[in-house]
Amino acid sequence: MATERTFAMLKPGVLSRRVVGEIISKIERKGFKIIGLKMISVTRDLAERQYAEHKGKPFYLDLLDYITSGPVLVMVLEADQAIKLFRLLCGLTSPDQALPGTIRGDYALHTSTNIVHASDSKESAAREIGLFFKPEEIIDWEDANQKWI
Ligand code: FUP
Repeated sequence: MATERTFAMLKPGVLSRRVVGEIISKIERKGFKIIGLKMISVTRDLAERQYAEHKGKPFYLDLLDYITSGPVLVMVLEADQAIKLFRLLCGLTSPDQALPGTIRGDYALHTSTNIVHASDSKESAAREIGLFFKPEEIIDWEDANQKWI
């Protein structure tokens, strides 16, 4: 199975609701290897680049307002099938379709504040990792327990 990297963002609601530890625990418990992690404020320009595909859609401006409304945690996660598996852990975009047990299913009521972002393809993952991380901010550490994960 191919080892992949994916990009994750814990959106402003995670910090304001004091659930950083809970969300990161779910990510770690699943077995993702965290190889990049930092807290940042997303500038308007960066938000526009992240969500360029949604420009012009009815929710676009509210999305930019939300994502720039407070600090976020951005992460690079590594695992076999990381992109698909992290999206499964996050749950569907709309919290009324995200199953209980998923991050969005357990922590969000509304699509506009669905608490977490997950890359949706290899191309998006590479683009988003490149937007948010410098190469030296990603640590390719050796995991002695890898075979048990
Ligand atoms: P996802 O890949 O699951 O994050 O979904 P999208 O790329 O379709 O949407 C990106 C973000 O736009 C969502 F996380 C929340 C916001 N959004 C809305 O606010 N309303 C919508 O109808 C769709 C998306």
